[in-house]
Amino acid sequence: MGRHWKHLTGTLFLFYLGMLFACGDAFSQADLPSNENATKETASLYRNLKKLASRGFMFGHQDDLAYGVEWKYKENRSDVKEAAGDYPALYGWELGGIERENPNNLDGVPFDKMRQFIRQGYERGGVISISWHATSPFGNEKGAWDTAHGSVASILPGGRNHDLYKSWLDRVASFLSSLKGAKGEAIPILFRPFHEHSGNWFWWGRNACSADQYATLWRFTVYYLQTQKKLNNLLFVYNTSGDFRNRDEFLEGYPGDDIIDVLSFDAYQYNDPQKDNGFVVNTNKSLALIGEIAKEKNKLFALAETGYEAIPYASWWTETLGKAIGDNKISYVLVWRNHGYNESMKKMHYYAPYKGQVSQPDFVKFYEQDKTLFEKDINSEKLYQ
Ligand code: BMA
Repeated sequence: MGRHWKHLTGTLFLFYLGMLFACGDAFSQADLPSNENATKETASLYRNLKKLASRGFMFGHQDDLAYGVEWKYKENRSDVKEAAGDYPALYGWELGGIERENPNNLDGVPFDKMRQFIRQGYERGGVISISWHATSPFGNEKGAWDTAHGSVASILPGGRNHDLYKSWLDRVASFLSSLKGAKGEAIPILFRPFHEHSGNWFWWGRNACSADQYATLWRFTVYYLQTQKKLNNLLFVYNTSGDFRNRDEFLEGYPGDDIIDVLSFDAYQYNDPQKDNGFVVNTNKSLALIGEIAKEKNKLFALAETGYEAIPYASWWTETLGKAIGDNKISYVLVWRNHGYNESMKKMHYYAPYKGQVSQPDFVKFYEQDKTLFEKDINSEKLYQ
């Protein structure tokens, strides 16, 4: 090879190297969470979740370690573990009541215990997601389920309940900052406040405030937690109910790419799936839609809450939920809590199977699928490194 050629290949090689670095840089930039001051573990979690989505989706369960259909506060118990032989990959917890300084959340879970459960899940390599059914600032017995107009406006800067709202955020921040791993590091949290806002049942819902007020509520909340309270362990989850029909409806009230990390919605099965496949069709379509938006915005996306109460259909996991998710590269799906028999509702209220439950064998099949990720699957992924 002549000198000239050597020179050229050398230049090409350098150019190639340069491109590699430039692209590498572009990729890593794109995989940073919205908060540029996110802790190391939080930034790692975000980056790793981005990768994980091509492998499969994490299975999550609300209040999993706290109680099950027939038990409460028993060390290491989990209905999911007893049904599938493995813990969930994702644990959902709920802060409703913390704003009022209640020692227990709205479903009776003591915050002190919740802190320990969160740590246990995290130490096992699991991911933690937290929702917040805050009581209406108008303060009545309806709790979060108050649709009186004006409650959001009243807590925004300049509103008459703004100071009250800041005191709530102080309590939320104090709990979130108390979540620490073994080395004293802040446990990363997927925080999902003001969920299902496109529905009309919560005080932050569609008819109780304008889209602008909703976005302002979000922006103030993120600013206060991040800038005032210096919480850098949060990834923020935007969440609507499942009833949006198009992109504009899904994004109505969206507070901005600069503060949101995950796009999601909640959708439950109500009708008998053997007679009505509406849940499969609609959930699949809606996931595809938010998946496109997430791709454009370079965010994660998820089915943040779902379930079929008391799971009366034995093949619900593989025949319904699995098909509803289909090929959508979601990060996770979470099923709601296993309360057991609900006195006030006079019925069973649970969403994950327990050992012996009619859908348990199908849940095991679902567990065994490559794309469903439980604790053993994600443990090797070292999501926080
Ligand atoms: C609902 C029900 C309620 C519960 C609320 C908040 O879907 O499970 O019993 O209080 O979620 O966790």
